[in-house]
Amino acid sequence: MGGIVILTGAGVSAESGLGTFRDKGGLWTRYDLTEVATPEGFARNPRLVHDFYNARRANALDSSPNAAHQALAQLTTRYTGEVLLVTQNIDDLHERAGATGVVHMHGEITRALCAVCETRWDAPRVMDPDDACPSCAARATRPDIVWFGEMPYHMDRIVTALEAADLFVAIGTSGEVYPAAGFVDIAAEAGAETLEINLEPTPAPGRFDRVLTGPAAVAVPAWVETVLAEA
Ligand code: BJW
Repeated sequence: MGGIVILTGAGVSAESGLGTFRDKGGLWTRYDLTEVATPEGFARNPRLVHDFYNARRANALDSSPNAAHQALAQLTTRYTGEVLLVTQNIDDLHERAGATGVVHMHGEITRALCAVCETRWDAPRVMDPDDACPSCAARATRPDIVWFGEMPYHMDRIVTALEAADLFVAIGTSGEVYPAAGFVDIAAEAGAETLEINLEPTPAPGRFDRVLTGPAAVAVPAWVETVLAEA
């Protein structure tokens, strides 16, 4: 039984009511990402950044997993081979659907990070620039999110899994943000089959061996059913 590495993006949470970034009306068409998703933007205006993530934390906490999260959770618990579920999403909908071992490469909106001593703790629903770190008391607390120019988390573990995978599946991601956008190439180079599941094929023809199109909440449960039936 071979190993599967799954990479999810904002499209997997779209049907739970959480906005994507680059689609029409997406977050980056309404907010300047250099102001809200870079360490430099946070240094310039921490209140603006906290307001942005406080609103997104409230949306995430008030939303519920959809059928795609539930199907992927079934895969992580019932597939007899190795499954590594890597998400770029900062929401906790995979976990709330029951998935195990989820790797959050861009951080988690439910966690807080001290920019001075790097202590992490559960974020309150509303964070404030004046909050003190529970460990060193510095007033430099930020959401535990990976912004542009920062190194995504767990890269060694992800690359090791990609190099050993038999199948790599990218779900609901535009493939525009690196290093995640390069995972398909690492997996293919190491001999894995590659599959994209998206509302529409991403504009990189031929990067994936197979493409399944449709809303994640429909396409993902159908694909998981076939994988579990074959296992
Ligand atoms: C559906 C659907 C439905 C819709 N069903 N599907 C030039 C070349 C290469 C790299 C770079 C470069 N210049 C800069 C870089 C590096 C940079 C980068 O990649 N920039 C590009 C934009 C060019 N990357 C970084 O900085 C990363 N760090 C890094 O590289 O470190 C190395 C390093 C560091 C320091 C020194 C030296 C080296 C960090 C990237 C951090 C990304 N952070 C964000 C925001 C924080 C999290 C948050 O606020 O939520 O993460 S950006 C944003 O994009 C977010 C997402 O995780 C990420 C990916 O977006 P995603 O998930 O793909 O969403 P969309 O909206 O793009 O796509 C949605 C898809 O779903 C679409 O395809 C739809 O069709 C589909 N869909 N509904 C199924 N119902």
